Amino acid sequence: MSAKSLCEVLSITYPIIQGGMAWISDADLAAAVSNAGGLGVIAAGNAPASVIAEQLDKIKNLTDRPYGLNVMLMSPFADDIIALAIEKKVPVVLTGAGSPGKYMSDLKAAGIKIVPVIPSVALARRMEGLGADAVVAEGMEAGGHIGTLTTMTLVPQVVDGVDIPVIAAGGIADGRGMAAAFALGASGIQVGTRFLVATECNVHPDYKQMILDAKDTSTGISGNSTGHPVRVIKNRLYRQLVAMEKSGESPEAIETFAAGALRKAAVEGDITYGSVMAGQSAGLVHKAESSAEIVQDLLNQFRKLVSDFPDPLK
Ligand code: TUI
Repeated sequence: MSAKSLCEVLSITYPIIQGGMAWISDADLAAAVSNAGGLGVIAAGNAPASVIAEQLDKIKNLTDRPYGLNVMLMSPFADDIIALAIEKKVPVVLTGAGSPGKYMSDLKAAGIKIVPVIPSVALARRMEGLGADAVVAEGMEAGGHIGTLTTMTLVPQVVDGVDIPVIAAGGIADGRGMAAAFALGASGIQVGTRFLVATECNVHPDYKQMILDAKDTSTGISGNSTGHPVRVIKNRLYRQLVAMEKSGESPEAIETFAAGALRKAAVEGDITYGSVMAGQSAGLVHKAESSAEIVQDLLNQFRKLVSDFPDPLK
């Protein structure tokens, strides 16, 4: 456990981080979450630095509060995006889909807070050793690119393994999940899927509707055979990918088939042949609200729950 609170470390009001979602979380969503007292996050995904530079310029006009930039490390532009984060003095850099080891000293020297998203204790400890300010421990309930452990088992093991604040992610969409995360020893939560339907989220309306229509079993994992498992809402693309994997198609053929599919769903609204990445908590997301309403609802439900907590042993 860490002595300094996550809110102190990141200079935010509430320990609620908006998950970085490639092709989706832009300056509008991130500013709305930061203005609500959480940490809004712009996702760089596979975009080139020029596109992200525009978003970073935009957010400075939308909020005075700290915000984050999520750097997807499998991106061919990751080096440029890190250089941009340093140039633009982004307050917090979060990383996903790889180890940010080679960037850590430059980011630290620039005074940027570094919060790697990690799927294992070993990686959390490595990140702590390299100077990470906090880690996001992301379980396989999350949407998009995932590891193998569940949030329930990953979070307490990471909490036991490091002395920096741990942010729980994967499967958290309401105050109950928030309370569970704190019970597991987390210092904060990261929420992605619920913010997909936020009024300030610019993802295609058909993508939002698919989240609102989702039930508990609506998501599945494709890409296990390529080494890049991804959780999505099951649709025709998902079934085609799973069939390709079953028939022993090469990882290259599968990755080529899936390339560009997230953009297709998120930007063009092709929810049949696009990749509708979402977490298992999609089944908990029932209504479109503003980011401020989502943050307040998480806090209200959390506070009520912990103050009236029944003794299950009575
Ligand atoms: O990064 C994510 N989730 C993502 S990234 C993304 S964009 C994308 N688009 C197309 C195909 C694939 C991805 C969509 N969702 N979450 C954080 C996360 N990081 N989950 C798992 C990891 C991770 C995995 C391996 C972090 C580090 C790691 O390190 C391996 C190593 O290098 O030791």
